[in-house]
Amino acid sequence: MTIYALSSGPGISGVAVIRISGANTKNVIKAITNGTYPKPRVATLKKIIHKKTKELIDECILIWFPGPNSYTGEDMLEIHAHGSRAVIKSILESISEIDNCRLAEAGEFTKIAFQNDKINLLKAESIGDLIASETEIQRKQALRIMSGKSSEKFNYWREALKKILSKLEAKIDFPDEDLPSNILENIKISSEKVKQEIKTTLEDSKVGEKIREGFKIAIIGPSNAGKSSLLNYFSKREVAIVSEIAGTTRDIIEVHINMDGFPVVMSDTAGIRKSEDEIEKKGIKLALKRAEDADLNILLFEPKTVDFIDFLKDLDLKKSIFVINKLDLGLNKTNELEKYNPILISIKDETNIDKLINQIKKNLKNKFVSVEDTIITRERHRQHLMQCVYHLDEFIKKENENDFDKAAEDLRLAVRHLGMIVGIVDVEEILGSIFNDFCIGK
Ligand SMILES: Nc1nc2c(ncn2[C@@H]2O[C@H](COP(=O)(O)OP(=O)(O)OP(=O)(O)O)[C@@H](O)[C@H]2O)c(=O)[nH]1
Ligand SMILES: [Mg+2]
Repeated sequence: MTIYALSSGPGISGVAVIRISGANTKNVIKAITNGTYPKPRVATLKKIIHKKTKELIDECILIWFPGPNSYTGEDMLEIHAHGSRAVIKSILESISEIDNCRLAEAGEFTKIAFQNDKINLLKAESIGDLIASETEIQRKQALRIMSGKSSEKFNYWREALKKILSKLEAKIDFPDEDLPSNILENIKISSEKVKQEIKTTLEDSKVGEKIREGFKIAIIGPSNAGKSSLLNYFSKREVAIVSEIAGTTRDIIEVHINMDGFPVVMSDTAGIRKSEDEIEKKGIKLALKRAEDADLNILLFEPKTVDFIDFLKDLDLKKSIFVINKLDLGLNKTNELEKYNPILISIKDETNIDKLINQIKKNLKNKFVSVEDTIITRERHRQHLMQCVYHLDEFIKKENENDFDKAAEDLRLAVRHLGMIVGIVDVEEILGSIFNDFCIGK
């Protein structure tokens, strides 16, 4: 089957790129041009004609990548057309009428590249991350993984364990053979070493995932403190309704913010107070859950907030910044909150917001210190590494020579989990979940 799709973004643009990949790509070239093939990998100006009506659609640049030297490994063509809706529609319609051609599914070009061994699974994922990146730190991380930094590490551990496995298998296959006496001792030492390295890697405070998904900040506080006003301030638009009526926000409102290059997902939540209203109660429950899941909480109060002790006991204060808003209204000198050393701000007058931003940035920088060393960027990698450690533990536990067969199986499973991260071994079942997140045309 030959697939095609608009690979540049939808809508009007100066240039739009349509990609075609598959055995029928040559027929596509024949059907929509004058029939001569452009020189491989040389941008060539050509008239594109409608397959059926033979009418001129547009003058385009064509780049022809005969397989296997293409992104997917198959024959591929790129058509750089003028980015008008009518031109794109007409070209896609023309291609759809050619035998065995169909629209590509999301991520299908990259999936084929992976299936044809052009890239490994980590590279495929990082291409998706690069396309989705919104901040510098995300772009750099995606490029680092694309360049193979983490694949090298996973493969290195995998090779080390395979070596151990081969020694163990030799011992199982030839039990009477005299292998060096210290061989079992060495096996233990080297498997322990790999296990320790993986465990250290797992203790990364999930920086890679945080960079990919965004650092989660929740604005939590009593009703009417100005939580929604703060979210609107940070997002520079009216995303949440602000009103003097207490209990305005019920649902969680989430905004993606680029804070000095750091990706942040900021949530506004329902004001926490005693309420009889069922919907508001649900909102408050969601707010507390969000506070629990967040990397950082901004606890926002106003000068007249008095009843807050109850509410603090549900929160992790170690990951919280205390803030008192509405400084313009004056601060009650005996405010109990003072002992938490709050930052005093006024969103209305924009007073001291820079102090709050600095405090948030300090927190972000602390969390992202080890950016260059992270190799885990998804929960998927983490789960396989944890499974690998589990099986290595099981392996190391087995001291008895009679357990050799079982020990070898533990080791095989540990190797298998490392392989699954990079996409060695049967990975059909995980392919879908990865490539479905891609956009069509990639
Ligand atoms: N004087 C003064 N009023 C403010 C300030 N910030 C917000 N307000 C006002 O306080 C009221 C409540 O603001 P919201 O942002 O809706 O408060 P909230 O915490 O989201 O409230 P709920 O969603 O009901 O929990 C509105 O009338 C705002 O205009 C400020 O710095 N000074
Ligand atoms: Mg609100």
